[in-house]
Amino acid sequence: MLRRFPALLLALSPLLAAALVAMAAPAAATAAQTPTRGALYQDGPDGRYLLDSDWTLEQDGSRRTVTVPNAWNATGDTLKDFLPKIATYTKSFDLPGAGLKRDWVVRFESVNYRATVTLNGHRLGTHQGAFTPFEFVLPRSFLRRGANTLAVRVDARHRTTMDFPFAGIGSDNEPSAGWWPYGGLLREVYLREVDRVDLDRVAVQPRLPCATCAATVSFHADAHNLSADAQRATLTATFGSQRTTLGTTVLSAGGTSTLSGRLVVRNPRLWEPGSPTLYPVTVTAKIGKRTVQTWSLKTGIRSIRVNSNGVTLLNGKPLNARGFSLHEDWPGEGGAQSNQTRDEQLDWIQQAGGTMLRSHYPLHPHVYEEADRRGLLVWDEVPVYQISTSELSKAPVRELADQYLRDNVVANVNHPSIIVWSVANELNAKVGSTQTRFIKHSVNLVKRLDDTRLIGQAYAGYPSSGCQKGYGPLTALGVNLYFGWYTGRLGEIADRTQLSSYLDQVHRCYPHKAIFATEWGAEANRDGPADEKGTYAFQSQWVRDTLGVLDTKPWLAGTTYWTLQEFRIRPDWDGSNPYPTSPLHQKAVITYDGVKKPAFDVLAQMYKAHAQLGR
Ligand code: GCB
Repeated sequence: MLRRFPALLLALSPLLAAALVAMAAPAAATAAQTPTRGALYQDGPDGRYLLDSDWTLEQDGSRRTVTVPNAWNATGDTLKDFLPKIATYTKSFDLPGAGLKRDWVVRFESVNYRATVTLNGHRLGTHQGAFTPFEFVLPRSFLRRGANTLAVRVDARHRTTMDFPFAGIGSDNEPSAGWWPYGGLLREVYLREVDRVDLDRVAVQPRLPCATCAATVSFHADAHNLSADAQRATLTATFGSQRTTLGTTVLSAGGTSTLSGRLVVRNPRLWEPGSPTLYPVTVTAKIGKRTVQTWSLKTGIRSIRVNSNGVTLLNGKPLNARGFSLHEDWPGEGGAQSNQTRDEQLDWIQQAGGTMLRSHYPLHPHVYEEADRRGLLVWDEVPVYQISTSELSKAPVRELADQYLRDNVVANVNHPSIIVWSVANELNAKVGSTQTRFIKHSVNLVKRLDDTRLIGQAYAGYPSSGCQKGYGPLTALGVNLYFGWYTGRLGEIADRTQLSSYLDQVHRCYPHKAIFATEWGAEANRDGPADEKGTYAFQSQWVRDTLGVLDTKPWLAGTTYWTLQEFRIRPDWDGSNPYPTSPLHQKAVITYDGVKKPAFDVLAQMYKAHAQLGR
C-alpha cells in the first residue's frame, strides 16, 4: 500500500490531533502559487496537480529556489559533493481545483533517502528509500484557506549498511556506492484532488494461455473513502472497446475495499517488440450517478514463459533480446532527470538495435510508458544491491526489501514492457540458508501480487560458485559476466576465452530457467593499443569477443550491456581501469556528455544482425 495516514490521526479527533502535533511551520521564502493541473506521465488517476516550481531548498545554512525534481548534488565531483547530507525542501501553495471542498493527497515519486513530511507544521509521516512512490492524505484539519506550506526534510545519510542501497563511507573508511548518491526530491511531487472516494492501486493483468488464444484480463482496484461519511461506490472498467463492472461497495468513513472483475478479449492484438499494440484502459469510481475518479492507462497483451528446453518464449516465439543497462544520471540533472533526457537514452538504445533495458532500481514511470510504446522489454529490479548475507539476516533489511518489492510491483504492474521482476542484484554468489529463505519469501510475495511475469535475480558469474539450489523458486536468472575484464578470486574470470564454457555450465545448472546475461562491460576513456585495459580499442575488441560468445547461445533469453551511458559513481572508482576519470564509471559505450565510443557501433552492428525474437 502506498498510502500512509498520519498515525496519530487514526486514533484522535482532528482538533486534538492538530493541537498535539502542531509545530512551528517553516517559513516559505517564495509566495504561494496555485499549482497547475497535469502530470509528467500518462497512467494514473485524474485530478493530479504538479508541485514543481518555486521550492525553497535550505541546506548548510543557505537557501535557494529550485524546481522539483531536484538533486542537490547534481554537479560537483568531490568527496564533499558525494557525501550524503540533509536538506529541507519547502513549497508554498494555494489549493487548486475545488480547494477545501475536496480531500487532498500528496504523492512523492522518489525521494532519496529518508523523507519527513509536514503540512503547515503538522507531521504527515515519514518514508525510507528512493525509486518508489509514496503518498499521504492531507487531513482537512491541517489544510488552510490561502497559503499552505509543505515541507520535506530529506536525509540522504545512511545510518548503517542496513539502509540500502548503501552510499557513504564504508566500514573500510573509503567512499562506497554502486552509483552517485544524488540527494533530494529526485522525481516530481503531486497534489491529487479527491471527491470522497480515491482509487489507489489499479492492477490490470492480461493472461494469454497461447499466442492464438483469447486473453483474460483481470482488474483489481483499491477504493479508499477519504470522507467522514460512509459512501456507496461503484467501480467499472473499460479495456479497448469492452466494458465490465467491478461491483458496488459500501465504504465506511476512512475505509478501503478491493474490487475485482474480468473480461475476455477474443482475437487480441499482441504486444511485442516491433509491434507493441497497446489497449486503452479506464477504471472509474462513481458515487450515485456522479463520476468521482477515473484512472486511465495503456497496457498490452502478451505472454512470457520458459519452455521445457529452457528457451524463453514471448508470445510463443523464442526470445533472445539485446539491449543495455542504464542509470538515471545526466549532466546537470544528476538523478533528477527530465523526460527529454530519458527519451534521449531510449533513442540511443533503439539506434543500436536494442529491444531491452535494465536498471538496478525501478525507473521513472515515463520510462516504462515509453518502453511500452516503443516495444522495449524491461528487466525490472529493486535496489536490493550487493547486500551481505549478515545484513540480509537482519529483519529490518528484509522488511525494507519487502517494501521495495511490493511498492515496485504495485506501481508498475500495468506495463507490458516489464517481463521480469528482479528481487536483487549480486547477493552472495553462494546461496546459503539466509539467501535461500530470502528468495523463497520474495518470490511468494511477488507472485501474490503478480503471477504474469518471470521472477528473477542477478548474480555475479564465477565458475567456482557451481549450481545453487537456493535459486529454485526463481523462474529467471541474470548472470553478470566480466570474463577478461575483472580477474575474480584466484584469477578465475581473468580469461575471456572461458566465457563460453562457463555459460554452458550455467545453462546445465538451470536448464528450465530464463537465463539473461544481465551485465558485461569494459571501461574505456582513451585512445591506445587494443591490449591495454581502458582504451577504446580494448573495449571494442572485448565487446566483439564477449557478444560473439553470447550470440552462440540460442537458449539465452537476452542480454543488456553494462552500461549505455557513463554515470557518476564515487570519487575513488577505477573499475579496474589503470587511468580512470574520477568520479565516472566508464564501461558505457556513450560518454557522460553523450558522445558515442567506437564500441557503440560494434554493438549496434552485432545487435542488428541478431534475431532477437524468432517466429
Ligand atoms: C557489477 C554491478 C554494477 C557495477 C559493475 C562494475 O557487477 O552490478 O553495479 O557497476 O559490476 O562495473 O563493476
